[in-house]
Amino acid sequence: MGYTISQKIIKSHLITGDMTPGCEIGLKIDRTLTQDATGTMAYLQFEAMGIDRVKTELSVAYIDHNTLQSGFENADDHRYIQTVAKKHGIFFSRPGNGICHQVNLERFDVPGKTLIGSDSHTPTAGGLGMLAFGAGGLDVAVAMGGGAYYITMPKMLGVKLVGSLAPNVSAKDVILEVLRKLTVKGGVGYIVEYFGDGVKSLSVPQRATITNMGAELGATTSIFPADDVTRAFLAAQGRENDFSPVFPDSDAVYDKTIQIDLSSLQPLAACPHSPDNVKSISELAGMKISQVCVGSCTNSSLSDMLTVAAMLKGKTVHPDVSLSISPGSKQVYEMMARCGALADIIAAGARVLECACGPCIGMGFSPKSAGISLRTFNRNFEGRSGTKDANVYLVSPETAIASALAGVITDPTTLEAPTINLPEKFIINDNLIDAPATEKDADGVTVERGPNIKPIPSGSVPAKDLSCKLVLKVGDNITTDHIMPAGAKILPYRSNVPKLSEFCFTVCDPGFPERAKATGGGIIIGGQNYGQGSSREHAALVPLYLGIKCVVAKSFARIHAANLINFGILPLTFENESDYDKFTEGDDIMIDGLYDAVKSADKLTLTDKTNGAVATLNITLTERQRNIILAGGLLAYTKNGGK
Ligand code: MIC
Ligand code: SF4
Repeated sequence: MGYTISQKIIKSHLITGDMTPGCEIGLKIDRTLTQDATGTMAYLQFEAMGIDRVKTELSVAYIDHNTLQSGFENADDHRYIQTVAKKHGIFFSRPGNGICHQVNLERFDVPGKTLIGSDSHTPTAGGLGMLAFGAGGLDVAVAMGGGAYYITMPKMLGVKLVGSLAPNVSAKDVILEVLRKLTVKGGVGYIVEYFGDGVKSLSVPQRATITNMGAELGATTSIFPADDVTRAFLAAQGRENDFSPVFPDSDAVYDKTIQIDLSSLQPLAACPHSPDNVKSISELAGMKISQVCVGSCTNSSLSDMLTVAAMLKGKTVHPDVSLSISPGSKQVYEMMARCGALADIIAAGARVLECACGPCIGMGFSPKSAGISLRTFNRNFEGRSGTKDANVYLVSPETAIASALAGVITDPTTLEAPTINLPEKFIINDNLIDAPATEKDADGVTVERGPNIKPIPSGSVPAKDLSCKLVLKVGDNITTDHIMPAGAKILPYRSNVPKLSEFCFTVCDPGFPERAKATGGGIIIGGQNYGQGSSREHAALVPLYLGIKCVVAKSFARIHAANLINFGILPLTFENESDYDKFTEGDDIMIDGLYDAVKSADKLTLTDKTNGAVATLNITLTERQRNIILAGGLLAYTKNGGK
């Protein structure tokens, strides 16, 4: 039986474990990336490990999320990351150089290699045939120190692409169609691999749009083959030497396959408040809008920007619409400027922002009250835009601009498609990527820490018996944006857990932080897919700080479950999902024999002392994960010599 692309890359990077789906495997990681909103934690943890220099073949630290700098906090974090990177052998992408995933695609991603990044959209690199995973900062710190990256061996989900896209139908519509078919839980436990004749009709940036939003499927990662299209992209980036072909074997077996006929796709939108709430644009056409945003790591490539410019050329943005454009990287921005596309965008009345995450993570450009905002981004969770009652629709750049001009949602296939000529060579100027100090000079580099950088809370060994409050009960599909919201007011405190704790879960329940403090923490009960979305480990660290010992849910999202374990919070699932209904927030809870159960049992009993209800819970941890929890978290485990 032949291998899929991912199975081949896993096989060549396997350090421990066997490749049977469901088993834990440890992978050698070739490259890492961090961004600034998760990076400070990753580097504080790397420093705590006491390793002088990164052991990866390449590690890059980006500044792209916290660039609003409305106080000293972010600038201090940037300086910390810049100096810590310089000292420990990490390349530093300065603010202004662009969004991590876009820059990594242009300059650093390599087919056939492995990458982890402290950001859930790291699988963007799969567009180039790289096996790339989003991970918690601590996992990235361990990988930088030469340690393996552990995942559960995924199953393979093949997406067969046939045909080619019609004019003004976009890569975004492909992934929205996959989300419509599979939902935000459909990718859980799978790597999504794209194959079939339709693949060759898609450019690398188009493929990257698709693998980027594989994160929204809950998939472990997504990947495309590396073919002649990949080679041409790398050659245009002056990196043809990085190319090697990556294909599945002809007899590769997928556990599940779906087919998408690109030729029959129509423009789509993900409606509020979930990326899988997909409808066709023709159904939504005519709806009045007040804002349009183009950019983010999913749709900010040069081809996206040239499409936008061509559609805007000679026209004016509708008077009731505010249009923002954030190019994905300095390379994209400079090339738009030099070819005149930027001038067409400015002349049409767009508000051009710096090349960074910007509105995607609520850093400015929040919509008006109850406003309808069309965004080319990848997440439309409630409140993420910064306006709680805004309605965000995720669309392609083509739909975004057709609508920005008309003032109402407009099907771009009713307009003439622009002709885009991509350059044979991109402008290559890595002057905003600083090389680290040599080993010899590293001693002389002083790491600068501003006052906003507070110590990281550490986990504790599980209690023999746990007796506490059920401090919070939430429903299905809770995102890490619910647990630890971001946005302009909160992101500046990513290095300051005590301050962040004031915002924990406030989207769902403004009283939660105070209540958790008053009760000394306790347990949280959640529904399906608890912790989907971002990789931010703050969604584990802050509950840890507030005294949360266990989270009991119907099911967990992969990265969040790993983050909970890394910080010594026990993730447990209901044996019978209907037991979820037996428990009420505020009840007194008891778990007898907790410590011993973590050591060796597969089940334990949750007792509600208030109403007498009981439920059996599953402990689905590997030996290694049990030892991490028993040590009080991954940092303590690693320091004690655990691998
Ligand atoms: C996001 O898109 O939610 C983020 C901000 O990029 C996060 C990381 C973070 O919270 O810092 C992600 O996707 O992992
Ligand atoms: Fe940045 Fe948005 Fe991409 Fe997250 S999803 S990395 S916030 S652009």
